[in-house]
Amino acid sequence: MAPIITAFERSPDRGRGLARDMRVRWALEEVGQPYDVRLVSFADMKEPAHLARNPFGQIPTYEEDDLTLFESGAITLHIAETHPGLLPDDPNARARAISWMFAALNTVEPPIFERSLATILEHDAPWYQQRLQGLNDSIRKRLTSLAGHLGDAPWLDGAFSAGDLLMVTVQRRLHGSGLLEEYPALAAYVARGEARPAYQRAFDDQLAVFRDAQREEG
Ligand code: GTB
Repeated sequence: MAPIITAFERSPDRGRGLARDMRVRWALEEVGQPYDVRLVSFADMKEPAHLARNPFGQIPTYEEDDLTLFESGAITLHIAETHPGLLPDDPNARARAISWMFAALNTVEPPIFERSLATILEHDAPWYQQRLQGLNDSIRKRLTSLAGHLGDAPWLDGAFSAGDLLMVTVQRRLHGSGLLEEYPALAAYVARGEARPAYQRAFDDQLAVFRDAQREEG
């Protein structure tokens, strides 16, 4: 049976591929694993059937035979561990690639995600500009370190890995902020990830979901 993932029935990002199913779709495309998608509404996500998949009532989830997983990082790691192509064979290189996966999710993504939330939820607050500057500085701190590590290399540690997949994904949320452009090597790194055929297929598939929903709405 092909694995089934869950994704937004109507993504609030209007097809920009910013929701966290995008990284799972991309990982599945990279390893050539066909999959099915169960689309869920915000209401569905809080129903018992979905809470059994993810106690926090969120997407994405992953079901395969008798295994159900949640957390996009854990799902990506599972895909990378059960298919060739996203983690090196050498044990030390593999452990380093997994470090980059955690770095993407635990060190780089938090201030970026926080900034996205602030731009939506705190936009009208009197202290918004100050808050935004603080968040931008936190992000710059991470991007400076990341750019310093990357240097002129195409990927973080040798060949493209699940570490790069997650690191590119989390930085995509900076599109339109102007921050990525301050780091040309990182802007090129993200563009390199987005140019991968597997990324393009994943992006097009999530965009098709948004377009179908729009058509239904008339
Ligand atoms: N740590 C979890 C993981 O990595 O899987 C976090 C999962 C998560 O945040 N899921 C979000 C969700 O289900 C969707 S991705 N939210 C619904 C809820 O909590 O009720 C976050 C997201 C949402 C919207 C946009 N957007 O519109 O641009 C982008 C990203």
